[in-house]
Amino acid sequence: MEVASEPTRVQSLAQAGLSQVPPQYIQPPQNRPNHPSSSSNVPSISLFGLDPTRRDSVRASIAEACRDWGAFHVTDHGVPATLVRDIKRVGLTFFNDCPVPEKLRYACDPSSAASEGYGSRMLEKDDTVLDWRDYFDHHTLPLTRRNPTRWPDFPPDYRRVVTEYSDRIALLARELLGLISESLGLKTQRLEEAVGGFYQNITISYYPPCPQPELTLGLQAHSDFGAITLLVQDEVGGLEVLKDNDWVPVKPLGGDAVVVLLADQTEIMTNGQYKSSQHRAITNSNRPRLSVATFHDPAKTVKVSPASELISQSTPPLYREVVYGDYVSSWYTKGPEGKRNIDALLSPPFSFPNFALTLHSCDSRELDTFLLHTFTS
Ligand SMILES: O=C(O)CCC(=O)C(=O)O
Repeated sequence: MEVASEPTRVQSLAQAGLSQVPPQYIQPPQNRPNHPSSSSNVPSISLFGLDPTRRDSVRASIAEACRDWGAFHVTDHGVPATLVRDIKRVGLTFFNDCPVPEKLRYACDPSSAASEGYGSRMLEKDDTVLDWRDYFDHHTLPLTRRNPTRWPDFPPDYRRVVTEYSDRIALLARELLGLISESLGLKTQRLEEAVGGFYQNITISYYPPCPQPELTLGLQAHSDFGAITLLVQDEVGGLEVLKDNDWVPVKPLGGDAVVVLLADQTEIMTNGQYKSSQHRAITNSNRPRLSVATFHDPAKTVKVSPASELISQSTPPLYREVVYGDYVSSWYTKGPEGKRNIDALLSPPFSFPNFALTLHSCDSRELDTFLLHTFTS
């Protein structure tokens, strides 16, 4: 178990020149990345600078990507490529050039989930296999949570770049939720209104070279628990998404490309029409890798449920309403284990005690009425 004041940093392990990874980083065989890589690619969608005359075709592409993948690249989306480059540059400079003791000035509180700062382990459980990753988590929105003095000041433009990136990427998240709403026939603001004011965190992940990448994961398989995650990665690559039970590498596109990952609350709000993306990061033995994931979440007090416009007699609600804060607590205490947390919210339509009795004797209209009553009461 780690001692709160002396957390192990993966970068320190890597710099120690180990030839084998310590046992607590070794994944069980079924989770290891020892499979041939799939050759398919996540869809890539240009937003054409949000040109209104292209909106219909962009919306159609987004509908297809959300339905088939839950993950896709967007380009020409309004966040300048220079800013995307800068956020990676400042992150890499901090991790590569700042000595570990200096980084530890920003250490997050290891006893509190999702605390801001420099850290290495994400979950509260002691028995989890550890990720081969260090990270810096920034609390960026709402503005009441944003305090750049808690972020590194090296390189000197670090705080300015993170601030600007936070604002610009939140605008993109809003645009995407608008397009996703429209793609389901909902009014543009529908999903954004259901989420409420964004709680946004920016996590810069640094994956040092690993002596045994075949035994480890940079980040274990999970779906994100919020609404929508926008991720940029460097040219090294290592992000993989699960598609039809195959892990598909997300090849870095460079430029302004941003990976969109639908998260669990979007799966709930869309009543499962769009699924959250299960993803993970693999390591390599040659080069450090960096990614910047920006999470857009509801406030902890927000109640999330399937949008009523998407519920009908033929499409009953698949998920129970959840208070977002409860969902997050469960994620941090139990661990993601793929999508176990969202699976726990699935409505159990066939487990009602009187259902079997009702089913054998009713006609289809009665059955519809029964389902409607059961799922909306
Ligand atoms: O590094 C990556 O590509 C994945 C990062 C990620 O999934 C996360 O921070 O939740």
